[in-house]
Amino acid sequence: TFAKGLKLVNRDAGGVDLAFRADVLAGLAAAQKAIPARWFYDDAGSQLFEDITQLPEYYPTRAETAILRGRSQEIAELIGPGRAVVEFGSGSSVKTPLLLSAIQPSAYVPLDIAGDFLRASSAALAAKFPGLPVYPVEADFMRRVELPAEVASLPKLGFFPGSTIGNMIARTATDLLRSMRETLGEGALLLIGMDLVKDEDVLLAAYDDAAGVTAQFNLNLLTRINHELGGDIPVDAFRHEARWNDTFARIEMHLVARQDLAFTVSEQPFSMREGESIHTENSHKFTKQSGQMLLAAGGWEPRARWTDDAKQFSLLLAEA
Ligand code: AVI
Repeated sequence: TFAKGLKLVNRDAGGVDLAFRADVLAGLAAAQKAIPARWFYDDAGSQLFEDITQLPEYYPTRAETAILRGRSQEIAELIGPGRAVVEFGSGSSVKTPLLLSAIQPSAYVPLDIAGDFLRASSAALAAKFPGLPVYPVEADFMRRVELPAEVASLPKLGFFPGSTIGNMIARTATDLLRSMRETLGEGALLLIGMDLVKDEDVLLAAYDDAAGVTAQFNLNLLTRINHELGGDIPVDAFRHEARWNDTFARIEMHLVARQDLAFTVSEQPFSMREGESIHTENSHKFTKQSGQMLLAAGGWEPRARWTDDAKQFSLLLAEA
């Protein structure tokens, strides 16, 4: 079964995503220009991210997949059958089927803000699991989401792989974990990926790959702003940069101006100096303790934790 999906994104009469415009205009007006990383994921950005997951330098996807593959039996025993799996994000073509075939769920509900990508990946998933009801919901999962009535009575398993939680600062991550709890309800479990602190060179290479795919992914944000918010940003006048921030244990991505420049977005004027940057992403890296503390702060009790053999990545199961 494949329901057509609910649409919960707020747009103006011209089809502009109001939250996107508000974030971009406020972010470009700040002293350190910054745009939240979640806006990377239009259809082109979602595809570029899929390409990143295949890169030799980008270990997180392979490491997390290895955990799901190698520990599927233990994971399934702790979760049990019959839950509605609510995935925060469209779902990966590899990890989601691994989880779904391990645990015998009763329904699958992917939540994503990128509607076309969501519908395409949901259709592919539904074809792979013919007996499984799939209910995609186009929504911003940073807020509490009303789940389809069809899954109201089922116990839920939240699935948030990929260490996307690491893309948020602690306060936002805590808020998200709390709203996930509200979305999923009483008795819910959460299976969540968290990338681990490791050698700086390995991290920098993962976020600045030799083929330049991560650079394209970062720069695509400017292209998206130009298309969707009526901008005239000279994309070629920016370069991609990945930095390790040791204070916050995170990789940062920036778009650095190659020269002094001026541009407009939604008729608002902005200017930048050569070397000035737009901070576009944080990717926090966790230790065993910092990951478990974050879960606890978000209202989730850690129940189990797995890592890959090289201890590059962790997968945690927590209970509401
Ligand atoms: C989705 N997220 C967990 C990725 C990460 O590793 O922080 C996004 C990404 N950014 C650059 N490469 C991948």
